[in-house]
Amino acid sequence: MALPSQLDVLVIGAGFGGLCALKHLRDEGYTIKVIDTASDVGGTWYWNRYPGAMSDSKSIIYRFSWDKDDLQTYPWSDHYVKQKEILQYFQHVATKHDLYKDIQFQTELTAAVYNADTGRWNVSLSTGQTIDARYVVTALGVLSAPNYPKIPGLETFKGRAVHTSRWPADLDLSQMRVGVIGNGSTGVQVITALAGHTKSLVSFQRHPQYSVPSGDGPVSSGYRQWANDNYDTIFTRVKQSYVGMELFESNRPYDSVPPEEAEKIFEHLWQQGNGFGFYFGGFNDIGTNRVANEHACNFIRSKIDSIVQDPEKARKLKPNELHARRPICDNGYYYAFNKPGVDIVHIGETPIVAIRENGIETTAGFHELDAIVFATGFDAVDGNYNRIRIRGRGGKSLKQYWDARERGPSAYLGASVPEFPNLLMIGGPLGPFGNYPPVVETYTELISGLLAEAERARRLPGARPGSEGTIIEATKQAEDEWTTAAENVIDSSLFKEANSWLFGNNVEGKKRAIRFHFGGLGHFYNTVHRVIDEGFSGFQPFSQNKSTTGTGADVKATKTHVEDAEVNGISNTKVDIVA
Ligand code: NA7
Repeated sequence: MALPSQLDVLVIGAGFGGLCALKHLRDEGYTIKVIDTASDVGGTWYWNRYPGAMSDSKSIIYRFSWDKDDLQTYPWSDHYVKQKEILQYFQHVATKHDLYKDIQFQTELTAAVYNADTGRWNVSLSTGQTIDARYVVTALGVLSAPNYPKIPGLETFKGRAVHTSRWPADLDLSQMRVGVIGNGSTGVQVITALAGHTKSLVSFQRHPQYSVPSGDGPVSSGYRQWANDNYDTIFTRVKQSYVGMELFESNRPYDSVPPEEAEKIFEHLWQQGNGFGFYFGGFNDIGTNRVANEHACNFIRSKIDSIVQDPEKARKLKPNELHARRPICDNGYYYAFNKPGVDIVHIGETPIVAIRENGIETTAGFHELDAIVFATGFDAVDGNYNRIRIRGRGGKSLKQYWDARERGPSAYLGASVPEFPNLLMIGGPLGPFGNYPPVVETYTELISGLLAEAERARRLPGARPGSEGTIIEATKQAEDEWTTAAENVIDSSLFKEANSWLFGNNVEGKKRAIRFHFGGLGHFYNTVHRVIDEGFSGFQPFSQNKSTTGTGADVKATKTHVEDAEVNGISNTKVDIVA
């Protein structure tokens, strides 16, 4: 597919966000194309092919809500979807909705420069092509730039060294001595899947994790029928919930029940499964009440003691800190350490000195290895943006803009940055934290509404290209207020006491600042709809004389209005977005 040199919309990324934007904006009549560095759709799920890769959002809601037919008929067998199935789902959606014809793969955005005279973006691609697009929508995903730790001697290792997000199809670890560095959500999954299937396995763990069982298993036909009968209610509930995962979220404060009752509640949640279910399903204040948090920690510590047979391994696996990181779940993580040949090194106690050509040396000794798996996470959120040169007003890069900002990277609603007009982010810094499909659907509604409004304003009599009132740009005040709101949420939370990718400080040299607005998906959804209803409050005002404002659902009405206006001789601007 040759990309046209002029577009209404260029979307970067063919994961959940990119496909959702493509489907809806194309239906609304825009000329739109998507590029992706991968060779197929899937985003995160294209890249993360490591053994055990699975979503911990339930299968029932890890999909688009707008294809009602798919909701009824698309097959899913377990409570959680595995990487291969998710990729197949993406391919199915792209084929069914004829999206492939508008996606160019193996193509990277190398630079995007805003032209204030035209209000458009000049985009350069790795293929050598250049594109002039009015709007650039970045659907980069929050976790796509791999983080390789800076460990001395890393480059000297002569065995296989792989990052979990770049898993080679031909990799057979069955006869190898394997070391895994990292035990976040990914590390826990890969360790659980590999244990017992390699010659030996050593987990090099810097901080132990609180993990609970996933509760995965086949779904019954009755459950499927219930989901099919209730999908509208389910998605309405999901979009009004905190994490968007169709898990019960409790309103009960921890102090409202005696400790023995709380213990029974934790046991019930443990049996039921899911890290978020455990964190939010029993009480509403595990993340804010230190006593409640400590009880949850003790509960999981006692589970580790009861599962792990070797007391020294159990000791290493038990965290001492608060449970204040992304909740995770597993399909037998702690049990994995009872398998022969599976060991753990607590590099928080005995740090890695260096990687040598045949293994890893810690202060406690040397581990000979044939392969090292880096489950060391991502340069998350802004890390994806910092890799590409995006220059807004006055040639300032996004990185320069964010670096100069005391309070860290930001975007109003996680979508729009002052000085970067007509650049719309899906899941930019300070976006919501939650199940991604409903998150991206909400972003798509926002973007669709903003584009409709900008197109209307741009066609008003006397409007000049790129002039105020015709472009989409968050105000600095809105950006600051949104940042303050995000900071306030985290200030009242225990999460601020832990270091993790949620704050950016999993990567050496990165500024510690909150990367998400933890107000919850319901808050985000309602805020976006309020912003739309208010005529896009927080954005530079659009020129008026409008007959209509609203979401993309109204764009066709807007176009009709413009066409009517033309017929009446009010404007002679050609409506170039009508397909
Ligand atoms: P995470 O959650 O960032 O976990 C990365 C892991 O790698 C974590 O255990 C880190 O230890 C460890 N790490 C990172 N750098 C080092 C160095 N230099 N030395 C030793 N260990 C290191 O990434 P994941 O991929 O697991 O999960 C990211 C998200 O993807 C997840 O939350 C899901 O939403 C999907 P640390 O704990 O920092 O001491």
